[in-house]
Amino acid sequence: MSRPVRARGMMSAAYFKIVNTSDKPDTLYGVKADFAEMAQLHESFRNDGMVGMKQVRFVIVPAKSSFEFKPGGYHVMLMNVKEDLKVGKKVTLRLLFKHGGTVKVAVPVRK
Ligand SMILES: [Cu+2]
Repeated sequence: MSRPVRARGMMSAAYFKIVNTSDKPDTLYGVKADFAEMAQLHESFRNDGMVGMKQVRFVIVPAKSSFEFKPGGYHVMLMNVKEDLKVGKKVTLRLLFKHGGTVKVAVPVRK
């Protein structure tokens, strides 16, 4: 899912689950979104009661396993969104994998 955005230029976050059915691990090293100026892989953290987030360069999905992007954890940060993301709409992200190549995911916009 992706967070709704009421106006252009705002930020949003996207969450989804990656399933690796292969018997080899794969590395997600980037993400692209046509509807945002920049998309980054982010990790949320909690440190001494402080919450924040930081960019991560890659995420490893183990063989025959899955990796979930979820609120409070890993997410795709979408910067300077170019269009209104209304609840109920679907947006497409392209995930760049070292072995799997480019994989498209459609995520619904949800609150
Ligand atoms: Cu973030």
